[in-house]
Amino acid sequence: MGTPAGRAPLAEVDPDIASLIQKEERREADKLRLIASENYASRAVLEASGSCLTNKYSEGYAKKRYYEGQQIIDEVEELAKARLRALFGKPLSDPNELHVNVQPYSGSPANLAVYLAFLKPNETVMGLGLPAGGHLTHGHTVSITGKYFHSVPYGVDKTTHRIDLEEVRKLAREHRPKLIWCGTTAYPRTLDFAAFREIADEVGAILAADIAHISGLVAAGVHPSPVGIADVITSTTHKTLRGPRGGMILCKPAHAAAIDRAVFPGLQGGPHNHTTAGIAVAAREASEPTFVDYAKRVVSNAKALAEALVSRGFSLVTGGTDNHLLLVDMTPKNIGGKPYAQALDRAGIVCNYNAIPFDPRKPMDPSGIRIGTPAISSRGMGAEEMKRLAAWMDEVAKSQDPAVLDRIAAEVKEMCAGFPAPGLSV
Ligand code: DSN
Repeated sequence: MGTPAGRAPLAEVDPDIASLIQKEERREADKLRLIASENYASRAVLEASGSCLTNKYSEGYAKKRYYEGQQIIDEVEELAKARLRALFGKPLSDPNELHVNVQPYSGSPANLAVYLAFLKPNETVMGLGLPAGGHLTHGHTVSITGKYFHSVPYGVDKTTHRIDLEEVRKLAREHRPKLIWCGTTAYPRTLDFAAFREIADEVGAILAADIAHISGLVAAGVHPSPVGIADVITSTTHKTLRGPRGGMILCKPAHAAAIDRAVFPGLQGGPHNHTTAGIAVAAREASEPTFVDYAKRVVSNAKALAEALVSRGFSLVTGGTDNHLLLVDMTPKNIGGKPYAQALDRAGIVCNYNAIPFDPRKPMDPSGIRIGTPAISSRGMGAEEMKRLAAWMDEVAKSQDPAVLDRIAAEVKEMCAGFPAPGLSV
């Protein structure tokens, strides 16, 4: 008798996809993954998010669903919410005062839910401009958020390249936005949520903090928390937080109904329950002391790498970092961000090319690269490895000779072998 239908393993059913997954595992094991928004989900998170929970439809919220059979799903979703409340609610005297929604499919839908909850079409939103390190969904012209709403972007200071709070205040007074975003995707410094609160209060705006990049750092207490300050907080769950690909919204109880309605039925159908389970596991892992060690290492590695790069003549936007990422201006090294990122990739060092503030070059061929330390910190790498990384990056900036790049890739692979990556089986 053969294997019953649907019970054969992937390698038997679809060797093509099985082999591609294996190759991706090998790539993730052998390379230094420096994309600031990426990480390694643990085996436990991968198991939960690859589980039978993907089979269940559950439109609605616990005890108020549109389908039967929710005995288990309600428990999974409530557990995920309770764990996130405990993790992020610490700044509040009563963490139960934090409302949590774990249904957004990712960060962009979470942000769209904020618009739907608080704004009518064409009302005004302010966010950090994309070229200054903001996110598409904070009102950029090519995003629905810049097309359906009136967007007034703010920027960074011309000299310091830090968020220009005076400009934020001036623009807010002039344009009276309904919503102000405080959040970034390519900004290496601490966000001053309290300063944004003051400005939002002055003009009667809702303050939304998008902590997608830093939520793991916030959970571990190594970046200040917007909880108790911002009206609403959005995040992905897979960056520094190290969960599955997903999204979440935290908000004050006064906004709970509006946010929940905006997510479902406003924007989405059934929640991805397998992802919710993965988020619950990640929240449990993030409450462990080892997660705090990891988050501290993310920041200390970023600082060590910054120091090592500066000593080798690299130019860092804002001169350094407070968080998990560095933005490197490649102009002094006489190479564009894109060819440099491509050469690094061949050398086993994976990052993304990125615009720098006031970039004279085009977005598809910008001056900079963005590098982040979450994934390599999850592997347990430290200060010594950051020095080796800076030396390799310097060598690649000087020579893009394929023989040099291939030699470095072999050295990178050898170093990586000493730091097994979470979640991988190779
Ligand atoms: N794609 C994410 C990043 O790399 O920062 C933002 O959505």
